[in-house]
Amino acid sequence: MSDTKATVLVPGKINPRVTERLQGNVEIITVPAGGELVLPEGVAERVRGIAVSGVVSAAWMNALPKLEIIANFGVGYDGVDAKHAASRGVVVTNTPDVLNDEVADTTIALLINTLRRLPQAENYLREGRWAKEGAFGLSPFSLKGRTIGILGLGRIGLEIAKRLEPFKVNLGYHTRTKRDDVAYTYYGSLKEMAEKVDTLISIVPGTAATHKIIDADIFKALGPQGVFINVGRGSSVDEDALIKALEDKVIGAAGLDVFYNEPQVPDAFLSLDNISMLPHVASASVPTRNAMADLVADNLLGWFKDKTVLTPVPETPVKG
Ligand code: A2R
Repeated sequence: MSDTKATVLVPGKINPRVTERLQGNVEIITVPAGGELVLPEGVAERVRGIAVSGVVSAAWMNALPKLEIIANFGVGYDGVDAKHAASRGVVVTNTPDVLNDEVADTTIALLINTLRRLPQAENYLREGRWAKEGAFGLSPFSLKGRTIGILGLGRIGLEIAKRLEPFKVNLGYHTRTKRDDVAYTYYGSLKEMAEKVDTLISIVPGTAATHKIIDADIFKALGPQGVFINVGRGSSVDEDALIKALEDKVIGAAGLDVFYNEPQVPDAFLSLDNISMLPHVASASVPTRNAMADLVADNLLGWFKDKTVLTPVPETPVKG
């Protein structure tokens, strides 16, 4: 590392371990997230890196002439305009793999909560209704014997599939490219998969190609015994169609960790009983978030030391 410390911008909130790790090694400048980038005189010309959990627009990149690297906290980097970064020669990194197990574990929990209504059952107990009103109602659905289709069989999707194997369910998946290394049933289209399965788990990234691909048509194909679980991105779902499908019992139930306009959650979801919801916590344990924070810091520090990064995104490959 040269004597002059690199300047790193931190928009909004980020896991404190990121800044703890960077402290002393770089100059950290914090700014509010979103909107127009406003910096004190002379700072924009110094910024070489950004550590972000959220959005970095093309306009921000254009306002930072010396920007070299954007280290995104999270495997999904849909908040960062990676194509624009590539066009400016700016490297983007994310935090893959270190969260696979946590997200996959949470997915299984959300799936069972949704099918067996365990959060509602606990609330029933806590409200003192068990003693007063008798046993909690039977769950209409069970995991037993289900046929599950996973939309996205990448790093996390594969861990979800592996965890589902001992539950004795039937497993299939849809991706654009068939995998040669798994024996699960491959479906050539999402629609075909939705027709064949009774449980759909989405773990695809938020991209233009996945925007609202889970729509009224897909819910109709899933059917009244159908259960939809989303642990990928809210942008993949037409939420109005999902609300209607749940209200009209076009599908049986849904379990969501992610939403279209987080942290805003449509009121209609809150008043539905056949839905289980989490506030985007799939990777949110201290050990996993620490590992993600370390990866953000290591990518930045590696870059400033000798132009190496551990986990560049595909749009901005870095030659080793
Ligand atoms: O389509 P493929 O062969 O590129 O497979 C990828 C699949 N995928 C899609 N499948 C169907 N239609 C699409 N338009 C589409 N776009 C992508 O999603 C691959 O199987 C999977 C993504 O896997 P990875 O890149 O390994 O991502 P990872 O680490 O599993 O994370 C997935 C997402 C993140 O981007 C965050 O949004 C969330 O989970 O945490």
